[in-house]
Amino acid sequence: MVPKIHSLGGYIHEYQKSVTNPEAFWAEVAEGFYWHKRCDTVLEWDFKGPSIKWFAGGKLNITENIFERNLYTIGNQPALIWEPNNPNEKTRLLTYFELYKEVNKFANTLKQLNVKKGDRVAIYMPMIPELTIAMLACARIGAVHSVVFAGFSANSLSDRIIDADAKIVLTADGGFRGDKITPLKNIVDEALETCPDVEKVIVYQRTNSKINMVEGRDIWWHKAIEGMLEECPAEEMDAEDNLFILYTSGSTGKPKGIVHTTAGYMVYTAYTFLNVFQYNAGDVYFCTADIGWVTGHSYIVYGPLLNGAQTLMFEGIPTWPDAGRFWDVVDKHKVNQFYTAPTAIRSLIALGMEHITNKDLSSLKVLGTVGEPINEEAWHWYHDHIGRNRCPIVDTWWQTETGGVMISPIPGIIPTKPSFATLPLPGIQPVIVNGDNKELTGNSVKGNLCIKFPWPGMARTIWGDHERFRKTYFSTFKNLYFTGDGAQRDEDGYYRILGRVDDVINVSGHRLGTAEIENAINSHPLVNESAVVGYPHSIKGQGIYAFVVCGELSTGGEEGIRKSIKMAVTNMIGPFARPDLIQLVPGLPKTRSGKIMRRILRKVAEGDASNLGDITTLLDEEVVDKIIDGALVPVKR
Ligand code: 7RM
Repeated sequence: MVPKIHSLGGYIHEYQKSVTNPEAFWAEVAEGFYWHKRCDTVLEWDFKGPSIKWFAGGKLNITENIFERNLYTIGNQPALIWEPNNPNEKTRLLTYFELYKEVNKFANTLKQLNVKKGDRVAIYMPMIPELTIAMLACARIGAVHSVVFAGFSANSLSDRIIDADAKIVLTADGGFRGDKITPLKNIVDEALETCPDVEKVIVYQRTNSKINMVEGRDIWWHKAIEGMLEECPAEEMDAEDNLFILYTSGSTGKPKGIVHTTAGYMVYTAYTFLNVFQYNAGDVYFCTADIGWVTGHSYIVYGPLLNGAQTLMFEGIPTWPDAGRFWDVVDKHKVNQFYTAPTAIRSLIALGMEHITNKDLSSLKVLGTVGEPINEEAWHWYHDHIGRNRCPIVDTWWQTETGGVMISPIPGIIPTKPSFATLPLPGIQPVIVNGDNKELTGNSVKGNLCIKFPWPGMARTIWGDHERFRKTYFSTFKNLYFTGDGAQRDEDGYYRILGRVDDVINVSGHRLGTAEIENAINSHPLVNESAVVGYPHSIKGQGIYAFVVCGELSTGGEEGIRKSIKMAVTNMIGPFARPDLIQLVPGLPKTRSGKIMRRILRKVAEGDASNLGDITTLLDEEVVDKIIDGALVPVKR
């Protein structure tokens, strides 16, 4: 199995080993898995190309490491515990053996539809067991899954289907979310108007919504799996064969298809899951993320299942039927490890203690957070009122690109400090670099967070655009992977993540590019140009502040145009990308060469324009005064 850290001494020992001899360290971790053939080399790397190969020459299938490797011992134990949106509906429970059979049945279904190794399968599904089944079925036959979060619009879905060149889409008639239904199939229909290469759509019946089935293209899931065998031989994969693509936002308008490969991702998610959550056999683990984001991929599906864990999948939202829903789920299923985002914690703080005081919560052992910096107040509330002062909090820093957790306390072993992700996991070598490409050594430093040595879970490329991969992550700082985050290392050597230093913002734990939102706003016929920045938001972490230059106003006036801009963003990206504040401005602050000076807008949005820095290159200073005069937040001059 996977080696587990049991003490502070053990952590120090493992960390040292992982730095002095990374290959020996990871070879030992990889020993615990089931390989058709062991690797020829543990690591081949070059950050210039870049080219990263872990366990090259190794042959395996990740689903055999979930199922066959464990079926003898835990076949009859729960693998997936599914809690529906509506608490009155029945929980579903799939043992490892049952999940295995479902995966095989669906793998055979995909095969029958002519899906082959290497083909991309787009998955646009709600949080139901069939989503996990679909992903694992792809992995079983070597198809590359590309899950698209079910909150994305038809337009975003279509972009992702086209970019990945998927010929098949898996979806459901609809998805329950609180008291609403997301019309997933209708959205797929709209998306496919611009995806002529999609041949088949498989539709799971979840909401019984009235939908339109396109003859020859659309197939009901339950019909498609009829008569399929419960056994499907696993495709033998190379260690570096692609496992999945997952799109994430960057600083340009076009989302990046982050590519993860088989063996490295498997070893890394399994190792980090076991250690970061200190999972013990029989524990129930609950991660509240959506599988449409990387947290769900690595820490609802792959990491837990590779460890034979019981992973709880929740279909609903934290605030329905009331704000006690998470805690009811924790009590109902006696959850031991609970993993969520700071934004969820802050929204629940705001909804009051009455949803917490009457809950038991005594099953909890470890609490986790991910996705954005956690402020001290939220950290203490989580620690005191959910953990009841008994549970360590793991503040886990990582990214879609890193595949798994990079910096995090090991609970019960590494002493925590509010708002600090603390120390790197074994195998991770973070460095802090200043603007002049100089590594800042020693403690008490602040700068750009980079990683100087490869780890198995790291992304290998951007789908179809390796040059963009190189430029984005490996060209800013020489011979280093650049995370895009700023960080501080304190006097104890602990890391605190300070947030993005690029044009990426983090809204309710959702990662968004400001350029993406600007493109959506600019698609509005009355908008001439726009600039979007993040601003501090008490619940979302960052809110979206849009400065918009319009031609003339339509009949609806300012309010009307604000509404229709929000609509445009919902249609182009999804409701989660809607601006919180839209200020109509006469112009944007630009340099003489025509570049928008976002720095100034960021300061206005942050409410402090007392020190705008160097504005000598500014074309028109008056426009800044006008923007401050009309600002939608109080601004200090
Ligand atoms: C897992 C995930 C990545 C970005 C990352 C950071 C921010 C994530 C933390 C955090 C402070 C944390 N993947 N981030 N975790 N910031 N503390 N513990 O979120 O690709 O969607 O986002 O999220 O800025 O670069 S992601």
